[in-house]
Amino acid sequence: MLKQEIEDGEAGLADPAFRADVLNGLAARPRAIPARWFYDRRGSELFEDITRLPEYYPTRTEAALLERVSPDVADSIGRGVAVVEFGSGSSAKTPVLLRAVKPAAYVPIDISGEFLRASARGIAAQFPDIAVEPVEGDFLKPLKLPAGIGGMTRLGFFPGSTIGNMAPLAAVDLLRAMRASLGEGSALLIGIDRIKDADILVPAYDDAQGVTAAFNLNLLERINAELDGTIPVDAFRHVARWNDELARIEMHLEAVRPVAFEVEGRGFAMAAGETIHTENSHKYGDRDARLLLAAGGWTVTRAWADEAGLFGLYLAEA
Ligand code: AVJ
Repeated sequence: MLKQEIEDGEAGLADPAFRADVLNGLAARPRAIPARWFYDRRGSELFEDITRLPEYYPTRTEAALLERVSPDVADSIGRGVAVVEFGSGSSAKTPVLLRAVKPAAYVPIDISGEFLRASARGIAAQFPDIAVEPVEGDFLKPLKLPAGIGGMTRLGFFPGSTIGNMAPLAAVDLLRAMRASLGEGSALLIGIDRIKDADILVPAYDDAQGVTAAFNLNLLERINAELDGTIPVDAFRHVARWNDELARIEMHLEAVRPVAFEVEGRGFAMAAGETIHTENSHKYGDRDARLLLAAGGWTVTRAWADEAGLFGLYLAEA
C-alpha cells in the first residue's frame, strides 16, 4: 500500500500513532494533541502559506540572517564538512548554507520518506559536487549516519525554531540525541525564535487572513477523514495566546458551543469554552537559548541575531 493513501485516509487505515495520540489527547485533561500531526498534505501546504504571511516574521527573518552569516559559519567550520539537516522537509533554507560552506556531503534527515527523496534529488541536481545521502528516520532518537561521512567534520543544521515546539525537557533530550548522532567534535547551527512583545507574537500566530486558523482547524478535518470522526469543525475556533510564565505561544481549538462527537467509535463531549491544546511554540532570550544548548551538551561558539533582535542563530560545538 502507498504511504500517501494511509496519510490521506483513503484506504481507511489510520496511522496507529496518530490514532493513539488523538484518542488519548481527547480523553486527557487538559485535552491536548501533539503539534506534529498538523502536517498532513493540506497542513504542510497551509504551513508554507503561513511562512509567507506579513505577520509571520520567523521564516523571512531567519532566511535573511542565514544569508548574512553563512560565510562566517563557513569560516568557523573549515573544509571537509558533512552538513546534517534534522527534519529537512523541503530543504528550503539549505542552498544558502551549502553555497557558503561547500560541504563534501549533505545528509538530510526526515520521517517523511517521499518528501525527503524529492528534496534530496533537488539538492543533488543543484549541487553536483556534494554527495547527497538522505536518511529516512526519526531524529528524536540517536541515528546512525552514513558510513561515507566518517572522516568529515559534522555540521548539524536545525533551522526554523522547530526546537520551540518542544517543552524544555524534550528539547534537551533532542539536543542530546543530536549530539549522540553527530559525535563529539561536531558542530550545530540552530535557529531559535526570541521572546518579544506579545503584540508581535500573537498576530504571528493569529493572522488577519485566517491562514493559521485554517492550519489549526485542519487538524479536526484530518481527524474526521482518517479516524472516522464526526467533529463539527464549525463548532470550534482558533485561539493563539501568549503564556508569559512559560514563555510560549499556545494554540488551542476552543469549542464555541457545547459539542458532542465520535472518533473511531469513541464518544467525546466538550462544554462551550473548553479547548484542545494543539501547539506550543517556546521562545528563548539569548541567555535562555545558551542555557538550553548547554543543558543539551552544546557550547555556543558564535551567535547572531537580526537588527531588531527577533530571531537568533547559534553555532555550537559538542
Ligand atoms: C514550525 C514549529 C517553527 O512554532 O512558529 C507556525 C509552527 N504554528 N504557525 C512555529 C507554526 C503556527 C512553527 N514551527
